[in-house]
Amino acid sequence: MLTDWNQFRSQKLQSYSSCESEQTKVRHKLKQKKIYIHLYPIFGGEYLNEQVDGLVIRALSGFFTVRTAVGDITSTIPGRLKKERRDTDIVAVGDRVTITQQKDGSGIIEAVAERTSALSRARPVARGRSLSADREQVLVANPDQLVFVFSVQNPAPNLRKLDRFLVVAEMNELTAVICANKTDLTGLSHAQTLFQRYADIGYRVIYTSVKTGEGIAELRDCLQGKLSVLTGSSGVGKSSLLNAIQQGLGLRVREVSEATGKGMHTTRHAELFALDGGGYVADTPGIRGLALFDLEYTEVDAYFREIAPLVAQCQFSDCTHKHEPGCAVRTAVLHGQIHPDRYESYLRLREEHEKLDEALY
Ligand SMILES: Nc1nc2c(ncn2[C@@H]2O[C@H](COP(=O)(O)OP(=O)(O)O)[C@@H](O)[C@H]2O)c(=O)[nH]1
Ligand SMILES: [Mg+2]
Ligand SMILES: [Zn+2]
Repeated sequence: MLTDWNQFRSQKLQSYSSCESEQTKVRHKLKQKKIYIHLYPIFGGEYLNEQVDGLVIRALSGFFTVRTAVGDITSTIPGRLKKERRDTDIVAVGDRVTITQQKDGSGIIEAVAERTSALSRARPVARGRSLSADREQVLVANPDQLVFVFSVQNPAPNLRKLDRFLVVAEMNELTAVICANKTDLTGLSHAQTLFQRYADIGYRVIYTSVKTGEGIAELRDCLQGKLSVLTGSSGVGKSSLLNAIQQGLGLRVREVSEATGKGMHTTRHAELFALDGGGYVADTPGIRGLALFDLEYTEVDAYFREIAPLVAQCQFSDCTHKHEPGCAVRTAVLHGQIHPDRYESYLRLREEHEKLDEALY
């Protein structure tokens, strides 16, 4: 089923380019067309003419902290570039950039390397009476994976939320890892009754307990050398896990989204925290608020990886998988090949977005 999925996804994504949905067209256009700025012309004598490469580890109100071999350099984007129309954020945390150092120690970002991946969303813009999206907002550039942390108990895991997170990962074509923490509270076998279903459809599930140390080495291994976006509700144990992996790390990662409450629209602040053995953990607001604005209800099935490969076998090409005869998805649910809760998540997400659509037009 899994190899089918990859093949299916690339076909389905190709087919999007010819579909009706404006938002999806925009999203895929943005994904294909990688426009990045190269070499801003250098003026006058303000510069040391010293170019350095680095990684953007912090973004706050137009100031970017760039980690380079010669230290962290606070940098800005040339004003002229900022005013230019563009369809994606020019710079985001995770971007690899080239800067020119100035005499005052600050830097000017001159070039941004092409992104290999991005955690992004189409930014909604009001257009007439409806919403549209014409610009990509990048939360993290070049992430290797998204790590979704849940606790098996206290608080009880909200698997609907996990299913939404997984849709976000699939939409962004990013690897998702699930961390099921606090296994000491229920024992491993109970934890597996909740999360094995995700392993069955090919997601990596890491069972951890900060109390017993179970899985900590595996989680550390999983993060090593990669840029990971770690997210999960308050109280699931994110800070504790990070501290277990590396002393003090959990304290440094401040969980911006929690700290600012519902303020994901008020601050555009994101930060990367370095791991001792290489790699970074990203702290970014917004993944929770990703709200799936740019999810078309007719495409929800494409982002459930165990549902997607079956869609082509449905009798009707526009099958909603709710009630149609000859529906391969419902058959698979009946035969226990698709977990009923996942199917329920699919139905809810689809319904929700159908309503959203009606409300907009
Ligand atoms: N029993 C148990 N408690 C844990 C575990 N991990 C974290 N906790 C507790 O859960 C609470 C919330 O942890 P915290 O790391 O602050 O969660 P965060 O809000 O996701 O950063 C704290 O009281 C931790 O001591 C675990 O593996 N087992
Ligand atoms: Mg915390
Ligand atoms: Zn169907």
